[in-house]
Amino acid sequence: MERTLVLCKPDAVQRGLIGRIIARLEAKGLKVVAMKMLRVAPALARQHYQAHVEKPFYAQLEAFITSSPVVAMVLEADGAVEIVRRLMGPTNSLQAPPGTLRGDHGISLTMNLVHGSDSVESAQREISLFFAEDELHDYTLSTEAWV
Ligand code: IDP
Ligand code: MG
Repeated sequence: MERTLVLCKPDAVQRGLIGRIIARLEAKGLKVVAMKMLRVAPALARQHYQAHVEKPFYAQLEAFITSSPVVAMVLEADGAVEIVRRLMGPTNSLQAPPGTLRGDHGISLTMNLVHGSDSVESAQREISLFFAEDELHDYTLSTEAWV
């Protein structure tokens, strides 16, 4: 089953939007298989955002993602990566359509509330940065046959 990494970013924690984000993802039918709150250290930020380290906005991005705790989770579903990307909306919250998490709750490019892995390969890499193998839970939901 496909898995993806989701982060409720520091702005979501500070603004009290963790519950709404999780509720939306859960209601869609994604299964939570891991979850924790942590403060992202600069070294983890550089690993997680390795594709962006050389970009001009990286310093701003690192300052933001390390500024306050995040809530990290691993979600599971057939097509989990794409499902989460569609629910999040495009990177720039200002351009994200209504009905998406970013479109409904944000107006900022950097502070866009939520991270979701952009491919199955990225998801595997990112999940292993945030979670140990024994923090990922294999279990069955009684509702699975109905989703
Ligand atoms: P994504 O989160 O939609 O996958 P990425 O392009 O992977 O977007 O960028 C990672 C994060 O870096 C974004 O979510 C946003 O917080 C921040 N970011 C992206 N582009 C810019 C920019 O041009 N200026 C400032 N921050 C940016
Ligand atoms: Mg990305």
